[in-house]
Amino acid sequence: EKELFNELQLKKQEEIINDGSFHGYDDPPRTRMNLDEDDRPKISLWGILKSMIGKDMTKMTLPVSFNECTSLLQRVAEDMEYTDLLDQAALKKDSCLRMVYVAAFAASEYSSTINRVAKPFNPLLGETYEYSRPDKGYRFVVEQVSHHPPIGAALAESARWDYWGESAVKSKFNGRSFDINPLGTWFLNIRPVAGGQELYTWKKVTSSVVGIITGSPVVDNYGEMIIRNHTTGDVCKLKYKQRGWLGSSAYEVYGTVVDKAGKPRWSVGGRWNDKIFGRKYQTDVDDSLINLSKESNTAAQLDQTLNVSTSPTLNAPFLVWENHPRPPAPFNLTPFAITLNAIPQNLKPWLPPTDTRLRPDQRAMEDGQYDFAAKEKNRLEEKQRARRRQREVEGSVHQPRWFRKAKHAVTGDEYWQFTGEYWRMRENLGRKRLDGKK
Ligand code: CLR
Repeated sequence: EKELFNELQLKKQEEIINDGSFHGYDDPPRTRMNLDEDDRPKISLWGILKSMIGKDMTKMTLPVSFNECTSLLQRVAEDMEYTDLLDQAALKKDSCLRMVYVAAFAASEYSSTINRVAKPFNPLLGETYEYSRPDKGYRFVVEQVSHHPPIGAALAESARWDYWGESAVKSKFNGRSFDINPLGTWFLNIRPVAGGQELYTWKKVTSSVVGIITGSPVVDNYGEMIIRNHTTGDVCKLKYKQRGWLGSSAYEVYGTVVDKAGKPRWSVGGRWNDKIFGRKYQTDVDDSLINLSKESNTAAQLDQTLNVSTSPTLNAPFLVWENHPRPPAPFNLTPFAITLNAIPQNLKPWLPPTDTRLRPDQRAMEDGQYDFAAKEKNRLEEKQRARRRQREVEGSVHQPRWFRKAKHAVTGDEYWQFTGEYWRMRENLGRKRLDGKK
């Protein structure tokens, strides 16, 4: 069933392949970094943040040891870890069941925030990051289109779906917690195997670093997410519970998929750090689904609880998503995040000079050379400031290279429209470089 593609999907797949999007991605994704563990000096977050109450992240100068070796562009790429859910969604015949998988995908994006209390590098204006996965059939590109405020515009494409949006956030340290409010709308276009296309949108919930004063900072994600299927009228309201005292209700997420007629059809729930389940709708708040998802549940215990049935035609809950294992890693990166900054020999000729992988400061950070990382970071940011002053003198404004602002015809939302050029330009550049070498 998995290999079945309909005409629309095949057309998209051909476009992706013909653009050369997978060129350079011959090697399997990297599984480890040069460092086995990072030895960043442990400094108190409160000690440094207490003088920064009321500030947003862009106005904070923090020592580089508060950074992790990723950039915000790569953090957007981390949304790609569980795109299998979107492939699965496309295989379902019932649009409300597709929504269950889309909701799990939206929640899965938070799993990578566990143990990641560190600041990603702020991308330079015009910086890009691309990531293709021939084994999964998708390509992804993101560009820093604005510096003040920082905005990254992203687009991921595969045979069965496209996913795009912007990473703009408003952040503030209010004295107790450090809150990050995402602003942009995220769009998902699914091409179901059953035919046609459908458009989904949602906004991301609040991310927040809590426990700063007590010295045990953790990332919490909470709020209500409303996922709409604009094509069918189905809606899923997904509630991410705020972490309570001593971690009660931490990671909990639950929601209901309601069809166009207002009839609740599916429950979805669990923990965004662990597992998410679906079930035919029975009750309003499906606590039982949340309770199913406990880290103590082994796969065998789960099978028993689930009555071994994973068939959505019965009323038994079925496992929709499970977090990948998190072996110890430098900067607590996920195995997926570890793949992002790799720069294999085969890929080099295909990368534009703006790609994050070529940033010397981030490279130094990932290799544990923190002083050099700090020095290089400073140098690059100074150069960026000089470029901005130059633009001011000339009276020119920076124009994004691969995206332009547009208004969405269906939802009316503003978004960054891909100009369609990136992959073809990359192909030309790579061909030229390789021909030059011959
Ligand atoms: C969460 C998942 C979303 C995209 C997203 C956007 C901004 C990210 C956030 C994620 C995770 C937490 C984050 C935040 C920006 C800053 C913040 C990385 C990836 C960190 C934890 C703030 C550290 C603060 C310091 C003072 C150390 O889909």
